[in-house]
Amino acid sequence: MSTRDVSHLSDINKMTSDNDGSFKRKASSFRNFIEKGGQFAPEKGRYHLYVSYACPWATRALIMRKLKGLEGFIDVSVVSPHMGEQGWPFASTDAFPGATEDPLYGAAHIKDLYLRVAPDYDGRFTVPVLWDKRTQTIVNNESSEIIRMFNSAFNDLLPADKAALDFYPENLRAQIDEVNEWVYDTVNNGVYKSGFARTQSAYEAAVRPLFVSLDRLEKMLEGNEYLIGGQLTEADIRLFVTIVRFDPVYVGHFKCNLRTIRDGYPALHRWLRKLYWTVPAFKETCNFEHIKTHYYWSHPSINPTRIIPVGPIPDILPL
Ligand SMILES: N[C@@H](CCC(=O)N[C@@H](CS)C(=O)NCC(=O)O)C(=O)O
Repeated sequence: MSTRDVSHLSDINKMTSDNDGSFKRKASSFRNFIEKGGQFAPEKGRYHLYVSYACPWATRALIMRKLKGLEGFIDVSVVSPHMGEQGWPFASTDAFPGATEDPLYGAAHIKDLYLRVAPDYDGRFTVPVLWDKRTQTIVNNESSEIIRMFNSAFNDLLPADKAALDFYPENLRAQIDEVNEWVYDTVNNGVYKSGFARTQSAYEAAVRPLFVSLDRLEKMLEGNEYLIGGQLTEADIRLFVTIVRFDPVYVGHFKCNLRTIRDGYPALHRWLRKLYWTVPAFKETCNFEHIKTHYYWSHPSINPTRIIPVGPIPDILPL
């Protein structure tokens, strides 16, 4: 086990911003793929997924895992939402309800897994982590790629009904890619750029485009059940994880408060509630206790008292 001091990487409150006060997200480091005939072949029980219920990126992977019926193929460990100086802790370190221990190595924190694989690692110790038990390494820590693998890599091993589900269908790929690009920049990452900004101008440069994009999404969903092609796609999954956190967290904690989803965006609000209340993969992977606790507790530079607001009540309105 490494004894290197990595607190500058594990403690989000030591994260530096750019000279202009803006937040720039680093690219993920582990980018291998599960594929037939490859180094990481699709196999039942071979891979393990480490997540936080609080994290929108990790929750994308949980949603796709459930939609594709991969629960019996890929086990999951859940960290405590208290992301502190050492980063994400397992239940053995912080027994928050719903958190679990690391069944593979009994790790105390997510960072221990990264340092086990790469003692000189100098990126952030993020979730999700897709782990290969066979070669004891990280396959991939980039959610957008993990969901692509879950969408298709295990199809030969799945029952026909699950194998047939395709959330990135060939005929819609160009449209999905196009929407993903601006939604990532201005919405998924836009809320973080707004919340982690260190200057008024960096904040406004993030929060205004965020709401321009929400307005655009609202138009796309007027009269439509889904964002693209009249069917549930990856684009909906990627957007959902941000929108479901919006009113409970981003409006207050990240100062994304030009409007709320529930009062300002009827079509987005309906789309959100429909997915949440009618598709079990969305509701069952959503834990508002972890979500609210994580953000309000883990960023004392933004919320020094660590007080977790009681509202909004309810976290999500009925359909
Ligand atoms: N691009 C990555 C981002 C993952 C990410 O930033 N996860 C956050 C939690 S929401 C994290 O683990 N942060 C820990 C840190 O930065 O120290 C992905 O989509 O998988």
